[in-house]
Amino acid sequence: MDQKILDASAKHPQPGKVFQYGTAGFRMKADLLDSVVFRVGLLAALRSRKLNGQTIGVMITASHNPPEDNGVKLVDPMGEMLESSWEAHATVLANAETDQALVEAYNKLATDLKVNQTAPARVIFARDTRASGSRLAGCLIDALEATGTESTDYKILTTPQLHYLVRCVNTKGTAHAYGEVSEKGYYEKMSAAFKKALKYRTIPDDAPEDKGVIVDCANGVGGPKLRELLRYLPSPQDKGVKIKVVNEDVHKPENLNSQCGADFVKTGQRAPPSSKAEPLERCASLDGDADRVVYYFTDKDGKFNLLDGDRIATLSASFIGELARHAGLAEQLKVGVVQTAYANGASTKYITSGLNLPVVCTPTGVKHLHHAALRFDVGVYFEANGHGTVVFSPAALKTISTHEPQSPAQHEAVETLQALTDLINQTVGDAISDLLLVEVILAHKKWGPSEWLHTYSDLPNRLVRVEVKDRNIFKAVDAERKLESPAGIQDEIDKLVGKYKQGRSFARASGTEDAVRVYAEAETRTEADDLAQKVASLVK
Ligand code: NG1
Ligand code: ZN
Repeated sequence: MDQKILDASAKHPQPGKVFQYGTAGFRMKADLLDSVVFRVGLLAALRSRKLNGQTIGVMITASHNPPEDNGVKLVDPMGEMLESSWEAHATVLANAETDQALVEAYNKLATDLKVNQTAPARVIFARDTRASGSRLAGCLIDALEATGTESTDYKILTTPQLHYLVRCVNTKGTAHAYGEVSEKGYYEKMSAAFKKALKYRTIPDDAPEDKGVIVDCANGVGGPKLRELLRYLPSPQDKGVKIKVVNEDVHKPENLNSQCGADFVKTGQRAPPSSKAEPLERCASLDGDADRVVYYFTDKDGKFNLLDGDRIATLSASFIGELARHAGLAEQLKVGVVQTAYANGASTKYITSGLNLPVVCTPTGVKHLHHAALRFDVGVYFEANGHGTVVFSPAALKTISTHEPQSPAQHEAVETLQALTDLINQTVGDAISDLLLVEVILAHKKWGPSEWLHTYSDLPNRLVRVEVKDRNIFKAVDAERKLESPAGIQDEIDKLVGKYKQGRSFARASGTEDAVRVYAEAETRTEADDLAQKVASLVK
């Protein structure tokens, strides 16, 4: 195998750069990534062999980044993100300076990790719509061939679709089979669950016609995939929901994430300039690989209102909590919410005081949220930027699937809960699945976006990106809400925060960019801006 790896590696030389497997895998300008993707292929083979031939996923995407970027990340057998301890191994392989050094690093890892090199290795992979994707898939294939790995190329998929497929392959034929191992299987599972989840919603005779939801797909992979799903979903006449797809042009790669998409909307707090939505019309934006979604609308006075990840979390937690009560399962299905420090303080207060549910705060990065959510019977987790999902524990799934309802009302609630466990992608945040979840809940509650918005009022907030000489000196603790170093800086931040009504602020080094992020919120917009600027000056 050594010679095969050497020969294949010679086609993809290391460009003399230092790479790091971060929160979102490797991500940068696509023309620097050939050797990185090749080496990730080697690691995928090792990981699969280490896990006795369980299938590992490789996704080639740079999500909401500009079109000229790309990235690559690994998916573990249950559809979860790569186990953290292996991130460092990915970094080691990516940074080996020569082909020979790479083979040595590869063999050292195999020995240190006690990988049986004769075990089978299996990998499935996919990519988003970026122009560089097919070339990078070629680099990956070279690694899979050199290591004798069985593989399937699923071509273009959303990130969550690949996570779904990885879980399906590895659970096929078991009691926990997750679904059919195909893209079609994903649409069929999703549409059947959507139909079932909407079965008991009622539409009053005098209700005005619902205009449905306009979905901005960031000109990325979500466009064609959502369109495909629409072929499986019930029509609006048949108790379905009207879904209008916009920004779905994947043929001009330069349009990807440009002036549209979830990141544009969340960061700029405004609708895509191309939006033709009318006041009070529901709008949603996906990101470039369709794992994030945010909602928004303009009100009658033309004011823009964002319904971000915090809102999706509160909406889902309240609905699932109600269903559990109606099903007579309130005791067995304890719902909890996981957030990061970026969640608006008003949402946290609403969850604890309004919904009476527990909240846990974790560091940024969905793998942290996901793991914390697994500790609840039903764990709802979302980052404010719209990335998240709901996970049901094995015991909760069993309770929901075996509960004997004691009344017709209990029966309806249990059936709806069962549908949600299939509708919600259990592996990872999935924009398409989350979109359908929100649509189901709004339909049941008979809410428009403005009723949803009025559950609580967000505190005005500001996020500032600060360029610093060395972001590594900023060490955060307490789920990134406090700085332990540089010494003394936290006291200064606390002093500033104390001067503002409902003030809260923190600074932390970004895990994906060379910068420090400062977040601040306070009772008024002016105070939030002011606090953010002052904390930013402290950090500079
Ligand atoms: P960093 O750069 O570490 O703040 C950003 C987002 C995260 C997460 C990751 C991964 C903010 C404030 N941070 O992390 O939520 O999505 O990227 O993509 O939005
Ligand atoms: Zn994404």
